[in-house]
Amino acid sequence: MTTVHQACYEILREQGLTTFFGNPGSNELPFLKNFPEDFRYILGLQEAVVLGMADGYAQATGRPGFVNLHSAAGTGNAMGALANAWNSHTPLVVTAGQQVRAMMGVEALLTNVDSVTLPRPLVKWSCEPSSAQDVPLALSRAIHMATSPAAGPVYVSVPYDDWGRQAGPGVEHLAKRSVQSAGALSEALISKLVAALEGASNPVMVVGPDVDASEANGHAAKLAEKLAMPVWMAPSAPRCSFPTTHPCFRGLLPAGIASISRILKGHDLILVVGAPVFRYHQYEPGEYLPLGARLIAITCDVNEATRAPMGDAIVADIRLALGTLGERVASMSRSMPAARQMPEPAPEEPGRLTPERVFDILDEMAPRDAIYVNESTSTTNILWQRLRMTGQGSYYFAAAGGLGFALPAAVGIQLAKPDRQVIGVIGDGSANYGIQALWTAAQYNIPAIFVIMKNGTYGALRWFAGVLEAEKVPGLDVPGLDFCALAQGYGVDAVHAGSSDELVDALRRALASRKPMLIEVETRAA
Ligand code: TZD
Ligand code: CA
Repeated sequence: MTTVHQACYEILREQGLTTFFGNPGSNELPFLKNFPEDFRYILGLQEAVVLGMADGYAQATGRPGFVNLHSAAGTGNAMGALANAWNSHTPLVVTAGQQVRAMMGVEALLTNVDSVTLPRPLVKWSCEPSSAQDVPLALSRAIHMATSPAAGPVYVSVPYDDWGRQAGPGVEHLAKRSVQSAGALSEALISKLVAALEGASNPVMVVGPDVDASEANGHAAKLAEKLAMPVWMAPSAPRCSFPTTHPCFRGLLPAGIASISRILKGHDLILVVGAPVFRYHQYEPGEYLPLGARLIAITCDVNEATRAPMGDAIVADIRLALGTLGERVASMSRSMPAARQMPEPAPEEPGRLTPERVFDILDEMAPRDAIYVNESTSTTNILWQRLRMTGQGSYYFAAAGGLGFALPAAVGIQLAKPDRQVIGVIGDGSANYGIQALWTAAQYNIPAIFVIMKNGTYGALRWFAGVLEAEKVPGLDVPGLDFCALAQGYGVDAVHAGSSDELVDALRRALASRKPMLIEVETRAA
């Protein structure tokens, strides 16, 4: 007889979901029992961290991540991280253990009451199979649902007595299924787009996270080169989708309506690819588009396409669309935009470093293909001005702005990419929302480097308080934190840097150690 347990592990094995990120409880033990040797279990000490690690891992591999949480409480702890995964189109299969079916009605301890509703609206699909025999089908559907465009998290709650039951007839078909989406542009659309791009006298491209997620950065660069058009990173960027050293690259767009229109003024065609239009943040009322500009967005997400307040949108496969357009447009004889100037090196200050200086040192010392995971909120613009990021998958940031992403995601990304150095640049505020991921890095020897920018305050909120003219706000400072002690407590080597020389020494040590390491850098508020 094939049990539900056997059938489900076979599905996970065949579909390549053999790395679990989890934190177990009694409801999950029957699922985890006799854990197969070809699977690995990455334990996170709190569910926000479990989901954040899986998010980073799934984004970096481009494959669905598998998460196992404990009932309602574990799911609740992971919800903030789920907001980021939802917004970054991360394919995640999130499972949770449910009470035994016989005791769900009386709401015995650890019953996940109304489990299907709990993770909404941050999942594409949510399910608690109505019988044990439906569990393998639900799991199979969850995997294909998570990976189909637009990718995203899904949720399956499984009563723990289901695992030992007999699977239904025909269950063996599920493991080898594939579901594919063919999202290529039609000939008619290609002709229209090519005509619009070639006919524009001053086009500009805005690239977003799904360009990087679909491994299309090279295609974007080719299209920009042929049309000799400037390229901006879409606001609130969760990934880097264009080489920042490329002559066409202009930088990161600000996240206000009026500012974007001001910057894009003069362009008659704005092509947005792989981004919402737009992920605004600070409220700056103004015109959505500069006068005379037409906007065309190509996105993989029908929600993004339909909620944009202006322009035309096309829902398509980003990589195919960019590749085709890059092939089909004629090369324009316009002169290329002038190359971006690298900023002046930052000056020194006694006792602490300017954020500029930290990024200059990182850029100088880190391997060229390093992966940066950023959650130093007040220094994000400085990072984009000073770090050279050129390859696919070089940058990650919380897509919903939910703090607690970077530290766990850095661990998950480093696990996915052992041949590239992952460097988390994390604020002294943000680091506290996912600090337990240090333990996982230590225990599984995942050699990410964590650079903690210690300015003693919620710097971004101080800036925002200025924007909103909110004076005398309490709770904006975070003094008295010792990240070296915290790191050592979780088993990670740590060192403090209060000068450029100390940071250079610390980084040299960290880069050579092949072990996780935390560097606490005393910084000046940006
Ligand atoms: N809680 C969560 C889960 N997400 C958030 N985004 C916030 C609170 C609010 N918040 C921000 O949006 S930025 C920020 C907070 C608290 C300050 C982060 O401080 P930091 O970085 O020390 O990490 P900076 O560079 O000092 O801003
Ligand atoms: Ca700070």
